[in-house]
Amino acid sequence: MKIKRFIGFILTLALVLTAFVGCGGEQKASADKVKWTINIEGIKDEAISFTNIDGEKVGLKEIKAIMKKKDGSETEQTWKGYGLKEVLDYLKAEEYSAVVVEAGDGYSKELPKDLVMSEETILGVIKDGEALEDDNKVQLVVNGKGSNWWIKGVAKIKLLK
Ligand SMILES: Nc1nc2c(c(=O)[nH]1)N[C@H]1C(S)=C(S)[C@@H](COP(=O)(O)O)O[C@H]1N2
Ligand SMILES: [Mo]
Repeated sequence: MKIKRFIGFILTLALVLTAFVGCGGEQKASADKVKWTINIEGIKDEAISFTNIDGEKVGLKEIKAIMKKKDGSETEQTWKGYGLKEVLDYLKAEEYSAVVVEAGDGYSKELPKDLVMSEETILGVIKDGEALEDDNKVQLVVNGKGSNWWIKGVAKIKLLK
């Protein structure tokens, strides 16, 4: 009887300890989970990965942005994201004349320096309070520009000399 109790006690202890260790591991994993990656070329010899975890260090900013549609109408959206210039500064980008922003589907646009420098050009992740999902987790938000500039699913940013 006593030995059975002892074995029971040891098993319970083992279970509780495993549960503790398991939970701790899971929490850490979810806090550090990579949800999206943007490859940045033209700063260092090798491409730099900029992820949502790096984004946390840059910090979200909120802007109201107007998108011009093809029919000439305009829509205002509230966006949260990472300032493009702030991201490039964070990565210590120095000399560049323009940047090419490219999506996962290959769609791309070359942004002249004034658009890159604008406080209202951001890598948007939350649109009108809703986090972006699936193939479009990061969208280029360029206040005042036509919808063709609003690149969905940003995957790569190339700095041009
Ligand atoms: N990745 C990606 N983003 C893109 C495009 C595209 O083909 N691929 N098309 C652009 C153009 S030309 C337009 S008009 C809008 C269309 O956005 P909508 O599908 O929400 O209407 O997305 C822009 N962003
Ligand atoms: Mo378009």
